[in-house]
Amino acid sequence: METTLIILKPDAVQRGLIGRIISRFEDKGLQVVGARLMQISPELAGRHYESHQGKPFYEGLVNFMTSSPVVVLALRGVGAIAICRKMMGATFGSNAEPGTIRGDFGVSNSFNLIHGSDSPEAAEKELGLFFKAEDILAWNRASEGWIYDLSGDEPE
Ligand code: IDP
Ligand code: MG
Repeated sequence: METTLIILKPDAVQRGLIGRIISRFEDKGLQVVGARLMQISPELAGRHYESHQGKPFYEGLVNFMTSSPVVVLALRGVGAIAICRKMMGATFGSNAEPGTIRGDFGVSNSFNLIHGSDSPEAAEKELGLFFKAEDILAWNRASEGWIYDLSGDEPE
């Protein structure tokens, strides 16, 4: 089981897409184990996007991410990190595939609706930036045994 950090960016919140985007993840079978509406500070945006510092789009990215509230989610599932990245689609809305979140809901290359951790290391770091440990809840989902085959050692 993996937990990944998803951010519904300011454009997704302003455009009233919170429910539709979260529904896609719920429909897929990912479990919401953390959720929070918040305003990102420039300092937090800087820590989150540390690896992009110095790139030409960095300043605009920080301005965008701090311009209006975001919804931050912790999503859990087998292979959750890769599954969420696939569901998000390519970085630029202009070439993200139809059927993906970025492909279906946007055209912009910078206002691209959603962030998702891209590796287990990134997920651990990013979950730590946006959630206190006690705000990620390992709750028992009644439907779990129909979402995964639980008859073996690992959910399948
Ligand atoms: P990702 O969000 O698909 O992981 P990254 O390359 O990690 O893409 O870039 C982080 C974010 O920075 C993107 O989601 C997008 O908002 C922004 N970004 C990346 N490249 C560009 C660019 O060339 N122009 C404008 N914004 C960009
Ligand atoms: Mg990235």
